[in-house]
Amino acid sequence: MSQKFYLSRRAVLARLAAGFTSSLASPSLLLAQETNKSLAGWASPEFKPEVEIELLCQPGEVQILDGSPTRVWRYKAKLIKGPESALQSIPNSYLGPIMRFTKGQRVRIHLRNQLPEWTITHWHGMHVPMESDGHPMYAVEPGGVFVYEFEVRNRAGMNFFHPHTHEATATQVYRGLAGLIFVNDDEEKSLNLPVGEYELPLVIQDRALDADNQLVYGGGMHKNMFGFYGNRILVNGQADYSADVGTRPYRLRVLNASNARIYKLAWDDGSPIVVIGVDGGLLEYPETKPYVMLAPAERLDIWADFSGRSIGSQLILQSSEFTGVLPRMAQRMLGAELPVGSEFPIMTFRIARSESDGPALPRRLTSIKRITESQIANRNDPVPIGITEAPMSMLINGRPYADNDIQPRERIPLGTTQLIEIFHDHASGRSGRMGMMAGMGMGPMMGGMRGMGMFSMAHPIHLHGQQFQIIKRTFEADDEAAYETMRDGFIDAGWKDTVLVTPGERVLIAKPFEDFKGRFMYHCHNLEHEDMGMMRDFLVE
Ligand SMILES: [Cu+2]
Repeated sequence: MSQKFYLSRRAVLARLAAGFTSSLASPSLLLAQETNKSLAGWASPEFKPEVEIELLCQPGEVQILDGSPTRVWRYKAKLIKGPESALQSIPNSYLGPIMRFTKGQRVRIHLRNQLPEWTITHWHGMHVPMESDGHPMYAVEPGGVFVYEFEVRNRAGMNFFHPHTHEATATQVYRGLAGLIFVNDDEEKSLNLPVGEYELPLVIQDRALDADNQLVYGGGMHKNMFGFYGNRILVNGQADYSADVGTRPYRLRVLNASNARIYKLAWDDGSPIVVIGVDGGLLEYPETKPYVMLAPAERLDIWADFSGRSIGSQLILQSSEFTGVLPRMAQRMLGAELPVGSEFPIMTFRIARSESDGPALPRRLTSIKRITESQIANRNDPVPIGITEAPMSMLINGRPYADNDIQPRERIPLGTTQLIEIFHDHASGRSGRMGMMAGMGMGPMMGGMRGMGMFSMAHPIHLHGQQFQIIKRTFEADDEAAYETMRDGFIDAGWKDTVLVTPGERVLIAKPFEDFKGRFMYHCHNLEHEDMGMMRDFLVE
């Protein structure tokens, strides 16, 4: 399916604008050319940005392993306006710059596509207007420009940006296109949490590199059914990652930016993990866990206190053993290198020096108003997100992604809070053997097959726009023993934008749809699934 399928009038105009302006050298000239504020992709003369950034998507090379440099695609940024602290690059990494915004700031970003294919960037976790959300209908051609404008409405938290190009999100992210966005606010500042060198961003990804150090992707439909899995773990774009730390508390800001891999984070010495925040920022109270599950696109804010450890010792952040996120037969198909759910190190902390001036862990971090039943518009009739798995197709409510294919249950009145139920929809598989069996009235048998763990798998479901609260997670019937290897690792408090739904689970969430009308996507953040069509639009109206 070609990108042109998604051309809306607005996008055509946005691209005409891009084609026209991309020959201009200076962004200020670009601004001077703008006349129509209502068009997405144009800078609006009334919008007065406090931070203005030029963000380039371009091919490049980085040294990941000894020997040949690795060819990647990467974001590079230039600050046009705003404080120097708004942009910070990660040295020796293909990852994009870290953007640091303050709540309430007005931000304009000029995305310049210097790739050989179409692209568009999404600000994952940020609550922005549709025209600035990076919907695939706004993808720009090579040489094109797209201008985003938004006010930072999020509370303090760590979000990230990555391509959201129709059917090319997985490959573009895999080649290296991703970066972090920090939002800070006064409430967070008043807590005196570790900052500067004591606050470590950690972006976890898996990759496969060939003998010449070049990225390898794919391996056929069978592999992509379950997502792409690499055999090497990178942190911040680097192999065998380590950090020298002092004997005091640190704040680890962790993002799983892998295409498909799910991690079970734990300390190798069995110490509990102390979590102070998730996708949408700080939790009300710290949570102490034996381990934490981290699915693609999820974030964790971890309090890591190295006080009392001896100089010269080390602590490894690892992924521990678990089962139950993939069908049993899948593991054989995926091969033996770094199997999903096996134990492996992610990175090493070396205790390098004595430091005793660290802050104490606050007992209470923030206050979070729980969404109550009376605030929910549809409390007895949740909006369904049915995960539809069938051989060679990954769908939602039995439908693949299609432009302007809004179904009645996907129309959401602006200003409401909706109850949404995410579940494994075993009846809607429409293609292949499973679908045929459903058509022949053999649904119960399919249920049985799934019950044996033959087909069902875990999906990290992400909803664009405002973040949500998890109301209830129930495990119905599947592989109980497998579930036990994960069950203590879910954090359902706080504000979330991505939730892992494992086989046999049903998750109820409450999500506000405020401020902006338009189309906002919801999809699986296993990027191969997203590109296969496990994505839909809500129309907020
Ligand atoms: Cu999925």
